[in-house]
Amino acid sequence: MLPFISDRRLEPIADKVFSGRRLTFEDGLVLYGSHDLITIGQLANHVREQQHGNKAYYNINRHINPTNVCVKFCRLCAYGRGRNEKGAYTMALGEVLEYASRGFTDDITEFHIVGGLHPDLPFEYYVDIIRALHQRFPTVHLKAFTMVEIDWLAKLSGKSIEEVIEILKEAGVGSFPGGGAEIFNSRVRKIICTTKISGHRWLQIAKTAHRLGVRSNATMLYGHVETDAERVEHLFLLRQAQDETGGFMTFIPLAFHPDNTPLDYIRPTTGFMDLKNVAIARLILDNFPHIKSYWIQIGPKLAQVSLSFGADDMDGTIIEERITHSAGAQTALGLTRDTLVGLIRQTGRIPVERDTVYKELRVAV
Ligand code: V47
Repeated sequence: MLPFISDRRLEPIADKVFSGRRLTFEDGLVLYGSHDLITIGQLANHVREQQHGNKAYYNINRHINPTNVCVKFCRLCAYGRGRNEKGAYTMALGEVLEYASRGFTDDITEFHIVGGLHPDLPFEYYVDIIRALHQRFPTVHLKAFTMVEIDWLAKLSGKSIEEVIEILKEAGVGSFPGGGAEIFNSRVRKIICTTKISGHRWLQIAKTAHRLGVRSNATMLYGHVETDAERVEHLFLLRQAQDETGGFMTFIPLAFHPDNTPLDYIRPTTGFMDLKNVAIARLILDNFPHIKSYWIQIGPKLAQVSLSFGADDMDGTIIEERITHSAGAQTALGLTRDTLVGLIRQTGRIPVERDTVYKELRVAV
């Protein structure tokens, strides 16, 4: 038991956490409504340490964004461009390979590949990118295309979701990243991403991928127009999907960055809100093996603290991030392995380098 809980409403939740019982929707609302961040953090840390002891994971990865041209114009996004808009770019296959090769070392174990929904590129463009990267860099895991892109590829090609996933898998995709989930609730989607696939469709595609043997991640974009109940609903839908398939590896809370978006009147998230979202995710998502704190969005300093508030993973070196930096992120574009290891070590955790599917590669002692 915890010696001191300042918000008494958290006591029954603490009992459940210590006895391994599932939290209810109502518990989620109580957690979001509470200002007792220390108690929430301690509970999340308890779960985190039960699962992972003192380990904190990271990987050596590179982000590749082949195009920022997108037909969707989501209001949450500062990255997408119309095809003739200033700043629009699309990499040819050779450019993708050249970009991937820049500064490449054998240490890189993952390419994280996502981009816009381009109106003119054919399905083959995406498959060719995967096939060529897989051929050129056979040791690198390709974590490529969100559920939103998979849906787009199915529409483009006239193929089913299953067929698209099988073709991508055969070409070399290893897993799917967790982006595009935003907040599943349709009220919120109507405001922040009107034309994007529904939350239901996102979950359906993720579950299809899992059933076909491709694991994925999941995200939640918080800090815009969503309510506490809509966040809890999002987490519960993910927990339910995970009960069905077990295919999610990690959950990443994403802090909304408003700059250069049509939602720029919204204030950026606070450190308090960032830590609370990490901790509550750890408590509700009892069937997710990992919770990642995305240092690009919450900054390396808060990411360090989050390792004691429920997170067990700090994402990776990234090398060059574009999406959140278009929306005003002030963090570095990437970090070296030494810096990541140093950040983790300072928190008293053991830095563990992993591959995309959490095979341990190197334990720093
Ligand atoms: O899909 C877009 C979000 C996501 C903004 O799977 C924004 O391992 C904040 O999904 N402010 C991309 N966020 C990032 C992502 C991700 C990151 C790290 C690891 C993994 C993983 C996935 O970023 C997008 C969207 O949900 N996003 N615009 C913005 N203005």
